[in-house]
Amino acid sequence: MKLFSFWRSLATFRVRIALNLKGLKPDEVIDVNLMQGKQREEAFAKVNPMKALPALILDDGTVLFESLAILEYLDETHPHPPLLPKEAKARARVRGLAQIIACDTHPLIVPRVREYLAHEFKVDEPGVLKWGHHWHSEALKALETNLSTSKDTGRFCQGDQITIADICLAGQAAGSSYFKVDLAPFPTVKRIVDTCMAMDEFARAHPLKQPGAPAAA
Ligand SMILES: N[C@@H](CCC(=O)N[C@@H](CS)C(=O)NCC(=O)O)C(=O)O
Repeated sequence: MKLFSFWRSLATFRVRIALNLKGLKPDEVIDVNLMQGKQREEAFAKVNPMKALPALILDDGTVLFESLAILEYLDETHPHPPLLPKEAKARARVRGLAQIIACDTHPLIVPRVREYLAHEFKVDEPGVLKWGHHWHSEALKALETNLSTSKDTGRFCQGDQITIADICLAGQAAGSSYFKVDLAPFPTVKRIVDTCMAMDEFARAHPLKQPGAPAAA
């Protein structure tokens, strides 16, 4: 397996956590520097025409893209420990929580969107930061409300089993510091994230633990 990665990529953080939880290690990790725009160069655009990380190349050459699709592939091919609950309603809730982050929020704050705001609409740096802060906070409000009021919330988002929702939540929290969002008003989110980040599989996948990362972001 080859993982196309960049230290700061939150979507790749999700895949790194899942690989760690499944006890898998890519044979090669290929750095695609998002800050230098390497994702738009031909070499990577051929791998993932969406020009976005992560991408995972399997041993038979199959290219997997989109972090949630990769998480479910890893779960289907390496079922232990499971990353989705068995019961249909619980699976729907877990996928819903994950999608609030991965589908409704994260796509609004990725480099290509921030750069488009800056270059096409001349939004200045504080304006772009405000944009990111806004969408990031909106998601956290929705997540906190759901997690703090649902009887299904336990040690983790869904009971006491780690799921793709926790993986996405860890990424959301890691992105919070970038957009200067304080997690204190979201105590249930913070509790679950702290529980996750105390685990080695999450901790060593963290963006700041990757090669090339600064001491603090
Ligand atoms: N929905 C995609 C998101 C992919 C994505 O946008 N990844 C970011 C890094 S976290 C990226 O590579 N962005 C490149 C860009 O925006 O130019 C997934 O979950 O994999």
